[in-house]
Amino acid sequence: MSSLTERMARLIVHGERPYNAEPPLTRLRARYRTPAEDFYVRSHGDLPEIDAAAWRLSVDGAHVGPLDLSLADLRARFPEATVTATMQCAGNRRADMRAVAPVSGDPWDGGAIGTADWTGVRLGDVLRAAGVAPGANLHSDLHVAFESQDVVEGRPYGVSIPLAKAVAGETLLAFAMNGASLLPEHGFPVRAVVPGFAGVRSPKWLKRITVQDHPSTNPMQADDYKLFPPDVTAETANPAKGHTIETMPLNAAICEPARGARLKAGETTIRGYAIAGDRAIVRVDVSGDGGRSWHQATLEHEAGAPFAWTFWEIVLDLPSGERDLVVRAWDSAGQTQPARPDETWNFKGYLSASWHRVRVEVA
Ligand SMILES: Nc1nc2c(c(=O)[nH]1)N[C@H]1C(S)=C(S)[C@@H](COP(=O)(O)O)O[C@H]1N2
Ligand SMILES: [Mo]
Repeated sequence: MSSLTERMARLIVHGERPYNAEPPLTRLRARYRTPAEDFYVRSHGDLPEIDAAAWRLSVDGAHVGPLDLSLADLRARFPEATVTATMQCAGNRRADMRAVAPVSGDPWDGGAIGTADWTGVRLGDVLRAAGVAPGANLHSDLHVAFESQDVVEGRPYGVSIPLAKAVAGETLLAFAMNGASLLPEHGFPVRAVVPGFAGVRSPKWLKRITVQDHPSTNPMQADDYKLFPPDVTAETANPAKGHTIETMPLNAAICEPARGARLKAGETTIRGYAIAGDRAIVRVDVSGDGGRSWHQATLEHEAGAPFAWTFWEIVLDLPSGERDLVVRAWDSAGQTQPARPDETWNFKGYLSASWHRVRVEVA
């Protein structure tokens, strides 16, 4: 395995402590499954160092017979499952929102996203082994809270998801990514993977799972990753009134050519990704003239991977001059993206999902 320093050198680093970094978009678009060392890293505290042999996961709470599992127990007691899924930060594409008005948080470009084969065990299987009855409580108000080994502002990282999502077949306790053990920065030895939900709900470096009748009271759940309207500010925000970000919205980005690229006039290949949380992408429109005319891109999506992104590609004939390339996607509910970032601007810069624009110079 390469060193963390070597892997850092491959990425665009927004911060070293906590460590936050994303890949350049052209490299992100190179492979449908993002290699682990090219996968964005979003961390809120220092990376914990965990000895896999000593690692334990505890499961407790309402309706639960407590479990205390080693990594070997987890592998031996539950069937292995692999899910191809995209992970995306709620702050992906925040840089575009920052162009409207200042927002807090790192200025992510479109690279706070990646897709992998996640291998582990189903969280639902573990919860059932702890006595959570199959099919029961799905519509009740139970929540599955997670606690991790990293520390954020003096407290362990903690979030929760509704029980119905926790027992859904796609939700995993993963120990491998693309067939290899998780890298330390991606949650070694075990992380949750909650496909379709914002990355914040997929805790890394897991320590404890609790079934309870209320969402996690950890500030990461109770205060952070909440969506507010444009008129709310950091001073006026009441976290209890914000929307808890779970399912991710429809989004799309141009990965190639890069912003500011100098191109020769004529046929140009434009490539990117699109994703719609838990829905399918049905169409991707691309414009070479700032959104006045649109052309339909060819879609590439892997069968049997409903939580994975769609790649798209199109060849446009670009005349010389300064050109604004634009993309917008459509999902299986017939919805499309907002045209401008000011329509959904919020002071935290979350869910930046308006038409992605890339200006290039064609000579
Ligand atoms: N324990 C822990 N889990 C965490 C985080 C964290 O800081 N600590 N960050 C979350 C956020 S906001 C995102 S977007 C994803 C990023 O996962 P990655 O770094 O493997 O890409 O992890 C989530 N899980
Ligand atoms: Mo995130």
